[in-house]
Amino acid sequence: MSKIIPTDRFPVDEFEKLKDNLVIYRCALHTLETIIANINDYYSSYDDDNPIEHIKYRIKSPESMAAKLKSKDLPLTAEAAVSNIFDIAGARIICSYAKDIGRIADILKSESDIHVISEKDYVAAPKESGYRSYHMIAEVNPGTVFGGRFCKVEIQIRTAAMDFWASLEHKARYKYGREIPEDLIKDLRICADSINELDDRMYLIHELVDLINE
Ligand code: 0O2
Repeated sequence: MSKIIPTDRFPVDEFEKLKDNLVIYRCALHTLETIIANINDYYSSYDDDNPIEHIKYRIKSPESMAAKLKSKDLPLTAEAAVSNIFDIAGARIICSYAKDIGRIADILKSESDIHVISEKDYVAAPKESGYRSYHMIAEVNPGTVFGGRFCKVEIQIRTAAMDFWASLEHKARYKYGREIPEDLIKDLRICADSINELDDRMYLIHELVDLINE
């Protein structure tokens, strides 16, 4: 099957407006990067068990924004994008074990500069596809230059194994669009369950090793 080329595009004037609107999201991500870097530094200095493995930051591509607006039957305008897409700015925190996910979420919620608006726990309730991850939408301060306006960011927290699965499934979805073959969907679901089992077993080994060390 040939690769699906995204066909959804913003009209040129709306694309220019959107580019202007992205500044605040980039600045919000700088704020978030600093907060998370400080958390990472603190826990790697004072805690033997820093739950954070690594972090990725991204601004959603205009093609992906256009596709999301289209899937929600919304117009391809900058205004519709900023009002309806809450993951324009995103951070993904990768940890080793599933139990770290809740711990990281609690640490972020206790930060006075992060205001959590909503949460989705796809670890407790995985998606039909097999997708597991914890998501939070939060508001952060992009800087006083923006006149006290806060900006929404999405923070995803997942294990390295969940991340591996999600990247592969995302790639498959991009390649096949809505037409992912049923066999592949089933295979991916089986892999998601195996990965979950693997995460649990690795955690038990980690606990055992800790006990032996004590
Ligand atoms: P991309 O390319 O990562 O940006 P909502 O607006 O709340 O109705 P939304 O925003 O789709 O719906 O919320 P949700 O379900 O929390 O998904 C947000 C993001 O989570 C997605 O963004 C993906 O990054 C990831 N995600 C959610 N479900 C799946 C899944 O089944 N498989 C994979 N691989 N990732 C998933 P985008 O815009 O889809 O993509």
